[in-house]
Amino acid sequence: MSIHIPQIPYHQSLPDLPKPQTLGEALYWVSGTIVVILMAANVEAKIYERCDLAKKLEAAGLNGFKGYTIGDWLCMAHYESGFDTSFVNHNPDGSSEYGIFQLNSAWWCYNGVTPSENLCHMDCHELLNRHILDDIMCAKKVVSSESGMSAWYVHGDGLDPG
Ligand SMILES: [Ca+2]
Repeated sequence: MSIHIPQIPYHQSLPDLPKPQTLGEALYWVSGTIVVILMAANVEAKIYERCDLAKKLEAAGLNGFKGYTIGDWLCMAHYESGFDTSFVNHNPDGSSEYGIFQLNSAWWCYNGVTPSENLCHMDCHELLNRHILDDIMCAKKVVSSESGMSAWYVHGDGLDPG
């Protein structure tokens, strides 16, 4: 007498994961994945403490660079981003500004959307993480232009008194 072993139908033996069946479901799945990636990228952002940032700027050789002190750089970065590397500002002209120094996508980096000179040869999204050496290198190019640090204030009302 043989023993009957119940066979599990093949389709039931697979893990019960939702699989995209239609284009709409596939797009939904992809968009969810992109959101997760963006959230992961955001985890790498950082709001710098004043002294922590000052040390980084000093180490990168900004003290005295083109005549500006670390205090000048701190003042500018605080005015632009509040020391938050994840900060993005969208301008009325369609360009956007990225990171702790709010570098503009029309000139300094490429964001995949705005036509850009991309003078720093970088992806704008690299300006949103906690690693600011590349941001500093790009900011050195900005401040080396004719207008110096005032390049950051031409669209604004001047320095934030706070
Ligand atoms: Ca960076």
